[in-house]
Amino acid sequence: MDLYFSPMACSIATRIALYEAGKGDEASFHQVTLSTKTLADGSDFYAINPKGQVPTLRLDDGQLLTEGAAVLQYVADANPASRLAPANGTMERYRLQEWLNFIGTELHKQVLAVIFNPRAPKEAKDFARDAVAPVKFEALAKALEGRDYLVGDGFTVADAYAVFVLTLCGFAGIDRSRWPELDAYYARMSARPGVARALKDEMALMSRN
Ligand SMILES: N[C@@H](CCC(=O)N[C@@H](CS)C(=O)NCC(=O)O)C(=O)O
Repeated sequence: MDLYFSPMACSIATRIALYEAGKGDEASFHQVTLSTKTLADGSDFYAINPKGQVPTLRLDDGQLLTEGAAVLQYVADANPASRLAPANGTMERYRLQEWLNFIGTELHKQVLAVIFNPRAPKEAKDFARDAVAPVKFEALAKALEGRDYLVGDGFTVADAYAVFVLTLCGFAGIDRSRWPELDAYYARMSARPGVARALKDEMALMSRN
């Protein structure tokens, strides 16, 4: 499996899933510079994924899979022993998809993607940070009251995606500590060896950029 990623982008959730599944050393990681849509050798990333986005996964049979929610569930289902997703067809699986969608469309795209978009006007960034983020992160915090994980009683790929948005809060001017549940959840998640390794690996790549 080949993962096209950018350091500390949403593709880190897939790296976390691979590490949590014990597949970190089997997968190949290809760094994409999103500002130029190029790979490390200067080649055109659009030639691989016309969407120009990460995560992009090249499966062992050569097929390409894109969209974080699909990529994460693929990694989970390819490694069933790691229990990174509830079984297909169960209510818990729909809960997982509910969270992947909420994190992807609300927290990631409506908040973080706007704040980090260099071309977004300041008004849009302020609105995302000051008006949208509080409501959306409050919903996440409420859901975590009395729970250790977003879905069921174990770590899933929804938690991996949540780690991405909660990590990026710190760089987006969103004060996570106003939601103690989120702070405590983040501390628990980032203490997991797979999560800690992914964060460390990608932070190291960031500092080299
Ligand atoms: N719809 C995609 C969005 C992924 C996405 O926004 N990736 C960002 C990095 S966090 C990206 O590649 N941005 C570059 C771009 O959109 O051109 C998904 O859910 O995976």
